[in-house]
Amino acid sequence: MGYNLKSMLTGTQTYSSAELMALEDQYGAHNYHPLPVVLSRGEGVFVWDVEGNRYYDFLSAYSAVNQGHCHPRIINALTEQAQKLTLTSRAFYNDVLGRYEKYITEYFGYDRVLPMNTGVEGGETAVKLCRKWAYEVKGVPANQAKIIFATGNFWGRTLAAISSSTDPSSTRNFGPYMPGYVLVPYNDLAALEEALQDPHVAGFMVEPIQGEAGVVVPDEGYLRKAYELCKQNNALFIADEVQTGIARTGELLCCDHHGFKPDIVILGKALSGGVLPVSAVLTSSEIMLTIHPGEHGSTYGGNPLACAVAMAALDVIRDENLSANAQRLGKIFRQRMQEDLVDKTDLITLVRGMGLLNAIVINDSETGDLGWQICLKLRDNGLLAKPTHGNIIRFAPPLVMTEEQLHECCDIIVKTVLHFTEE
Ligand code: IF1
Repeated sequence: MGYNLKSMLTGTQTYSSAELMALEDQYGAHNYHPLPVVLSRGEGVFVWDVEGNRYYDFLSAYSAVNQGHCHPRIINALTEQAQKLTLTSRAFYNDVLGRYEKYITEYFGYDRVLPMNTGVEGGETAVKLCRKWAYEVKGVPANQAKIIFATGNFWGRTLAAISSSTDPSSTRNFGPYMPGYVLVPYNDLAALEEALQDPHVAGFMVEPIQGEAGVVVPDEGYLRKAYELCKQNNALFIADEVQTGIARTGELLCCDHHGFKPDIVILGKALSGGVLPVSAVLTSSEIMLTIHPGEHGSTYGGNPLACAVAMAALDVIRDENLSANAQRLGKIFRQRMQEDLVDKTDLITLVRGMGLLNAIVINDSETGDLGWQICLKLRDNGLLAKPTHGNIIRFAPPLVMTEEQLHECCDIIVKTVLHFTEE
């Protein structure tokens, strides 16, 4: 490639995409296989690569950028707070956390919040709260608490999270695994009801739509009935809304489509509009106060910068009516995909999703690379997306997209996919 890595690292020259990918290849862990595009700027629904090419972002950093890249109100909140106080740790109080806790609990309608940083820390917090509640409120014997998860789940990369995974790429050679987990098939009420008969079950943790599994939407009524079964069996319903929450599916929480309030809600990603890691667990006082001082936390959990950013990020969701926009544009997207692809070619077998969390299923094996090839071609045509598995492509643009932009993106997707049907 006619460059010298060492001279690059000391020089002031600008780097090409190829040079930057080479740096990651030589100096970084190989724990990802990114699409070969190197981004250097983001604004709203657009991102630009190092060479200045513009793309529609149809992944939104896996639903972390619901408000659009670098939203001015969120960036202003970040820069304003960053000039004052960024981190105190929880060893002391600060003048932002209490205001944030009042704001977010009223915003979602819960008694209390435990602030953390990443989505998986939110999941770990929820699991610890559920176990604590089981021992100290439900009366499950010590170390006997069980938590039910659904096959196909994804809630992060920690050992506690992968211990519930049924995906070999998440679990292989990372054992031994966390005990006290029970797995039931997703969208299977009979299996859940059966598992809930065990008096040691503390709760059921589930994604309202399984994102990583390929935007798997359960049957109408599944989530509400699952919640009712948990209540009938004195078990907690824990909604992992890290990916589905914060307006992504057309309601503030995906569970809002189904008319019930989960006992525990986990939020992450768009809680900060993609600006810095912020997660949160919301629940009742009865459940939250089972954790006592010194029993859980994190250095950065609830830091002033995160709290200021999260309040601005949630203001934007409300003030720009992003749930309604996601609902409306999502219907248009699925209709376009149905009419222009599913009904027109055998290559695409279905489109599914809610709001602006959607996916198309390609008539190819899970181990095939057609999804990857289509995403490479989408990139060349100015739109970025990535397969969740070989044959499923997730489409999740920022919720600030206009109808005109959505149609332009649908045109790009249709043109690109049909390119693969030409003889
Ligand atoms: C990566 C996947 C999606 C999540 C749900 C908790 C978490 C996630 C429902 C943990 C995180 C991210 C992780 C990210 C890619 C992305 C992802 F492909 F990994 F599986 F969205 F589907 N619950 N999902 O989706 O949140 O700790 O990451 O903040 O590259 O690992 P986190």
